[in-house]
Amino acid sequence: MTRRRFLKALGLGMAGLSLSGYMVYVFGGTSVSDVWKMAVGSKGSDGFRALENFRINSVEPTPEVKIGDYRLQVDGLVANPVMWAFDQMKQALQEVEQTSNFHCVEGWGIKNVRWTGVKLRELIQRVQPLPTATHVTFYSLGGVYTESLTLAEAQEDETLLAYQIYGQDLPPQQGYPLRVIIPRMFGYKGAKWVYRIEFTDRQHMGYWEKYGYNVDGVTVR
Ligand SMILES: Nc1nc2c(c(=O)[nH]1)N[C@H]1C(S)=C(S)[C@@H](COP(=O)(O)O)O[C@H]1N2
Ligand SMILES: [Mo]
Repeated sequence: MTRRRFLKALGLGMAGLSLSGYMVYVFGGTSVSDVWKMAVGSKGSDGFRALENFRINSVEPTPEVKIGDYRLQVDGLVANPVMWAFDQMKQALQEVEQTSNFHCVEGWGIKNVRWTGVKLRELIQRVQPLPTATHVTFYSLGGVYTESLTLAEAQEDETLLAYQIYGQDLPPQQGYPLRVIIPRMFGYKGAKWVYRIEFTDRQHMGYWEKYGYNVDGVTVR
């Protein structure tokens, strides 16, 4: 199923549900977990499928990354821009672990994914955004995928730059060496293969948002 068709099907599903009392979701905005339950509600009491593996979702070929050549560039409206080698990034920021659920808007998800990485919030403290900075944009090595967050979203406790999954380096197709994780939002908000984080004074529309996904990463229309 293509994404468009899926979203259409999801829309029809919600219209159907509205007949049985779910009107509020159809018209009042739909949360991630609501959509999730509607999409796979028949699969389990909590709405999650017992999937063992991620479905790899990439609009671009997997970039080949030599870790020695990798740089993380943080720039734009900041007082202290940085350009870090991978190890410098790890030395500069405190390593954290997080276990969280992952969900794609297409209707699949994985429970209790264990990520290791650093908090984006700590990086933000390091680079010191200028008063004019309101958003951050993430750029992917593949060259086509971008995503963005408000500064507030970027500073939430659970927003990570992750480099390990289940204690192992990210597999190449899952964003090696660095990806963004925002557990409360749909997967599309988290760019894989991130190499640049730019601070801006407006929100840039991400890859899927140009096709109609909501920029808040939580509601669907
Ligand atoms: N660079 C890049 N990042 C991306 C994507 C992509 O196509 N390219 N897909 C997004 C979507 S829609 C999802 S659901 C997740 C999928 O992550 P996975 O491939 O590890 O399952 O990555 C997100 N980040
Ligand atoms: Mo997705």
